[in-house]
Amino acid sequence: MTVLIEKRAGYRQLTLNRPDRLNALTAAMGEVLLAALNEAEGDRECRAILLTGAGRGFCAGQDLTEVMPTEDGPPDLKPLLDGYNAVIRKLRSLEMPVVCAVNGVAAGAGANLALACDIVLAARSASFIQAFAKIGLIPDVGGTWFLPRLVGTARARALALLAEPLSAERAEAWGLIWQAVDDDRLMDEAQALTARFAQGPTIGLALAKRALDAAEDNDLASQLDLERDLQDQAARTPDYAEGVRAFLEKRPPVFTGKR
Ligand code: LHQ
Repeated sequence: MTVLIEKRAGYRQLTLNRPDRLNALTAAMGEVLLAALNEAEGDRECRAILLTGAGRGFCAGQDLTEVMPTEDGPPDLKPLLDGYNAVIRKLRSLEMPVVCAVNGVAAGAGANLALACDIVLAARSASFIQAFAKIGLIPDVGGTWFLPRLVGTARARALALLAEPLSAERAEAWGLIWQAVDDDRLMDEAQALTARFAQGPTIGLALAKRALDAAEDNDLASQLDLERDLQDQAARTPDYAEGVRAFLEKRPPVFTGKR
């Protein structure tokens, strides 16, 4: 299995699983990952996702042995990228939080796969490399969209054009990721965070995710309208009623994530 799928209490852990290739992506693996996300989306018991990698790397990007130019000419990358792009769109549209535990190097498309997740934790020894320029390519799988929004244009340009590794700690300092975590604590922390989301007000969290994504392109007036409409939706969920009741009764809320 190129992607291990583990059902946990309220969430699914998806583990990229080609450790001898640092979990480099193949077209088939992209399809398996998309299917796993679709399946999680269809499971009412699943309220969060944790994405990580097996072995010492998170993901070394595209498996370069699959896209070798031949004597007949260059490979057709478009179908391959359409497949990966579907994964990125799904990660952003999933109506639940997606946590990414970057357990080791995240290079090329692997780095940008991580950046498409909602909360990125990384092992202190991990690094992020926009490796594309080293082989004459451009950042893909959302990289040119995520990078400037997360770290600003100057840093995005340097990351893309220099293709140098960025340490997890620097990635945190720059706001590229949420947190760098001691290596031996990474999976415990990531699982605890995902389990916390799995007990969260799922619809409210999904609406917050949608509002923040829309803000990337909206002007203030449109965003205020959107916030009003999504807040109205959030306030109609049982979790809102429970949240307010629990506050007034001075007890922790018990959210169901139901509509
Ligand atoms: C690999 C890979 C790999 C195959 C390590 N492929 N085997 C592009 C084209 C088409 C459409 C879709 O989009 C893309 C986007 C992209 O992702 S382009 C960028 C592709 N990725 C890279 O250029 C990164 C290539 N890898 C590296 O630079 C290094 O492996 C890093 C810096 C990630 C890790 O270095 P090390 O820790 O020194 O590990 P290593 O290089 O020894 O790798 C371990 C093994 O994994 C090794 O195989 P071996 O048989 O010698 O043990 C590598 O050949 C293999 N591997 N990345 N992308």
